[in-house]
Amino acid sequence: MPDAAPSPDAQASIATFDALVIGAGFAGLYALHLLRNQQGLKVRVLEAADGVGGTWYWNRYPGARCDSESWSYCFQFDDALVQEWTWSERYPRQPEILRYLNHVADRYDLRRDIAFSTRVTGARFDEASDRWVVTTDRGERLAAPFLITAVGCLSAANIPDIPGLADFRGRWVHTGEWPHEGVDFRGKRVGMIGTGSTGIQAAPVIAEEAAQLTVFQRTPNYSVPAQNHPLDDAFRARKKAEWPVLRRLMRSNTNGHPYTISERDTFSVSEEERRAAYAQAWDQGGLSFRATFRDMMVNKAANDEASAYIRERIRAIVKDPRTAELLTAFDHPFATKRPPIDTGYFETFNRDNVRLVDIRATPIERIAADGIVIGGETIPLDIIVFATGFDAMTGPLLKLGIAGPGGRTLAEAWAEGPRTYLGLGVEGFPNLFTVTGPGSPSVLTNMPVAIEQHVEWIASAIAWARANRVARIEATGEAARNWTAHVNEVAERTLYPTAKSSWYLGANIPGKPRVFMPYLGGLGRYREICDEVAASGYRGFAVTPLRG
Ligand code: N01
Repeated sequence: MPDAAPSPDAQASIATFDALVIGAGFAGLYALHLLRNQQGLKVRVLEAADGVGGTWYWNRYPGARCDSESWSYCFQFDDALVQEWTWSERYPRQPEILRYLNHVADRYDLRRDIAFSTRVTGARFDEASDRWVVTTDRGERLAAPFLITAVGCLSAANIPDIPGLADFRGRWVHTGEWPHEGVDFRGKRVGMIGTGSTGIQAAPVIAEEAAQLTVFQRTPNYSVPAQNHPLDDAFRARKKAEWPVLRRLMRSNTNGHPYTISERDTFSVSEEERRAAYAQAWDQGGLSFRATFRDMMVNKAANDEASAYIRERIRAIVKDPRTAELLTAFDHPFATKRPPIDTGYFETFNRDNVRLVDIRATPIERIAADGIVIGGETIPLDIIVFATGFDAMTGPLLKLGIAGPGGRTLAEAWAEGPRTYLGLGVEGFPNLFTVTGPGSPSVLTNMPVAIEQHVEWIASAIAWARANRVARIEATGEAARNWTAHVNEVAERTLYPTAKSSWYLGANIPGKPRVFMPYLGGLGRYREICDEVAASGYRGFAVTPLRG
């Protein structure tokens, strides 16, 4: 697309590009690679951090590792990259993934087009020039016809508004904004709020170092052992040899993970067989426990069987019956909230220096100078760890200050919840593409696989728009309404929406509209739908030709 002349309100200092990308995690790095290295476009990536990595840059809390298997949690677009990288463990720790992403940045010479330590403060669509004008906290203005958000689904930290936090004389940290120098827990009394995937990873590691760990649990969480272990050369060589088959599987199945969901229903087998299947999945470890029977997420009775099995296994680990009871008083079907996998989480509660506090029965009253006050008692603390999650999916997008034609903000457009077409485009926001936006499979998948699919689709759409002299490409209201209705319908056929406190529904953030955000139709099917849309000349998108 030819570089349009700046509109009258534009200042001389505006820097112009073919595309702007926000974020330098998996998504932003790949977008830069495709658009610049393959299409030859002039691209700038804007990144708030001083390095690449996204989630893996920020989440440096103790015990942080990936819940997808290392050799599958990677870019798949280049066989050479797959073959040359060596993963050390079944589930990689955060530093290893960050090293990998730095390697990718160097291998494809990406850094020179990334502006680090640069936070986007606003993005406004300039109607006169059909370009996005992005402002940053460095006072810069950058313009490009296409704006791609690659900000991740889980990057806006949720720090609950608990009265008295400002009075706390100790130190507090959120797991998603962990200090680079680490936190010294030695000899400290630590309180950790939150028992999601993060808290469940962090607690065992903190407990080993701290004098005391108090875990404040609001909702008991299921967890299955990760059964993590180092990988040996023979295993790695096998996976690399099998890569073409594994890659096809991950690109075409429901969740982008390298396993298939069983074709058996829970009650099609005897109780003995069922228990044997659960036991095998437990011993094997990892997220694939969900795949033991195909009806687990649609049939409550089937899910109850799996839940009962997990409860039984946890109770066999935790020695104190009262603590075991609190840890297993589940209020939602298994996996309807993102199920964690753990390394010694439940065993941690057998330690003398660990205490579980039920803040559902007795909520936190306030934070005092010297600890957390609950039921009139102050639990003395030196450090508070907020493992309280994120304003998921919409939070990172709404923070960008995006305003479309007429100045209508994304926050206004989504006042009643996000509405997108395919999780990729938003009505009223031309030339804006959202990688793994609400309405896409994203967080229900092995993320790099979903990210690659989105970035490839977006890069093709941009190439098509440029080739066809398109000034604006924008999701139509009808397409966005229909897609959002479809996302809801599919969710309603499952047990997922029954987890009322899930971040999938936005329920963890006070006042956030309750809308089931990720698309449950499966990544393989979703890929087909996206490909059909592209093949049809972008059905569901309104297209405005370039002037002149
Ligand atoms: O956050 P969460 P997370 N008072 O929202 C509690 C991904 N991830 O950071 O359930 C008291 O799951 C909240 O309680 P409740 C993964 O997709 C991936 O753990 O709302 N408690 C819950 O216990 C995951 O799902 C990996 O009642 C409050 C916890 O805090 C997502 O990130 C590793 C509270 C938050 O759990 C988010 O996980 C880790 C309050 N006001 C995470 N507010 C890997 O695969 C919240 N809580 C690498």
